[in-house]
Amino acid sequence: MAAPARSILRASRSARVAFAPGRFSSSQPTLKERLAQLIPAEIENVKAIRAEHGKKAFGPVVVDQLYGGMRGLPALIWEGSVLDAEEGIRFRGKTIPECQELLPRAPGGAEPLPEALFWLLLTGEIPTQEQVTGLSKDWAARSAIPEFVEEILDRCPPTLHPMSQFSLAVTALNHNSAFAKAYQDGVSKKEYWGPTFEDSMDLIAKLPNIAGRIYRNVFGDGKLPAIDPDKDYSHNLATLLGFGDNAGFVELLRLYITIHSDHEGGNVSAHTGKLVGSALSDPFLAFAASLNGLAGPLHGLANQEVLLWLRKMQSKIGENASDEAVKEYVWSTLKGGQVVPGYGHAVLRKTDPRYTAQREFALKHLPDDPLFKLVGQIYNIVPDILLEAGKAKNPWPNVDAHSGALLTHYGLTQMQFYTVLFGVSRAFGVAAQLIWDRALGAPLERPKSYSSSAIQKIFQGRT
Ligand code: CMX
Repeated sequence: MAAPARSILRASRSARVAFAPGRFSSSQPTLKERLAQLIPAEIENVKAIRAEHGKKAFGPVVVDQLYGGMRGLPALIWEGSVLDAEEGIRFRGKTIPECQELLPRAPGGAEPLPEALFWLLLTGEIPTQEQVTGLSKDWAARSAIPEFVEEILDRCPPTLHPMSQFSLAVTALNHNSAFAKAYQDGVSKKEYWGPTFEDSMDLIAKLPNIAGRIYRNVFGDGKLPAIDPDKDYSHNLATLLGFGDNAGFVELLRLYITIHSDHEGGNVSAHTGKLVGSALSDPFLAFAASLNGLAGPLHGLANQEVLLWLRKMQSKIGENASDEAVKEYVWSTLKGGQVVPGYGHAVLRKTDPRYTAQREFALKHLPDDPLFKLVGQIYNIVPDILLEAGKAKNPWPNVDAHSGALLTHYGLTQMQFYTVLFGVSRAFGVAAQLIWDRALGAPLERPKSYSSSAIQKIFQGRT
């Protein structure tokens, strides 16, 4: 699609939301006020843990971990979420079904609101409905993106991958970074978390306008509706993508953002954000780096790859293929030296509960969808083949094996866009981590690298 006409762009600019962020809940603490209450105790807690355990060894490091992508190396602290190999993710100790049960929902909705998940990630507490509504309104108020960022996106060729456009736009948001300005103005280390919080809130708030603009520029007519200050974040994102009237899609987005938000600290996107943030790069720069990691096919791009792979399979063996034909196709993928996208995981050793949550959503809302049925058929076939092939440590599906089928069902068929939605969601976890890192004074990351000859020298003469 060609770049949209200037007149259309101007029309969308004039539809900007014209109100300012601030306090939207009357009697209860806002997220920032609650954090300000929690931070001093957490600083003392960390001091106490370091005083008591700081000099103790924490498991052996073996040479294979230096060569092997640091699998299992204990190296990071992050309270927001913890990943258990067997059980999967817990957000502040809560499983996905527990979050679905406990976190506030939209009126008439059944899925948790991502606003509530962000509150939980940051504070470990379940917010009230009023606090969640306050966050929705605050994000709506902060949602407009600068005109020059709109222009950057409008000038991108539609052939530039949506993830590259996303990363460009997020990097450019650093133009208005409160943290970068405060740092230049000589802010004290103790105050770092305040402007980091403001940038993080702005970052999350502006992502729907960026994602919507990319989607409309690349796949539509470039026209973008306005954010509605009375709607929740997912509803507004759905509207910007053109699916605001579809209640099923809006519910899906609420679940989607919640389960994709965070996956402990060591995955590529979360760790990259933390690493870059540790140089005191502001949240926009840090999260843009996260996005570049998420855009890799072994990480977030796998949701695009799954759909591509399914479509290729269908064009080769037909739409209602037998189990035998599917098995043959899976083997041909492996024999071609490729991975089966959506299967395997660096930490998990069981079916990803994020996959299960999406499967349950599909069983409830789209049980007869043909692509959902194919995803289910593959689930019954791939693990045995991966086990037989004998390489993958985890033969079970991950989050990316399912998400594309759900989006396709509701009409979001442009698979190149899928990782952008993963990126919008991942901002919640990365932002929460950056805020706490600045609050706790996390230092510059600087692990040690070794040369192979140094390794040989260290172990010379030892068996
Ligand atoms: N298909 C084929 N081979 C696979 C495989 C899969 N789905 N998963 C792992 N393997 C292979 C690895 O490529 C590796 O092969 P080599 O020894 O030839 O290098 C071997 O099995 C051992 O790998 P592993 O220890 O089980 O897995 P890793 O921790 O190295 O990698 C992951 C994890 C996710 C990159 C890998 O399972 C994979 O490539 N999966 C497909 C891509 C995918 O779905 N990624 C999304 C992950 C979730 C996310 O981040 O969004």
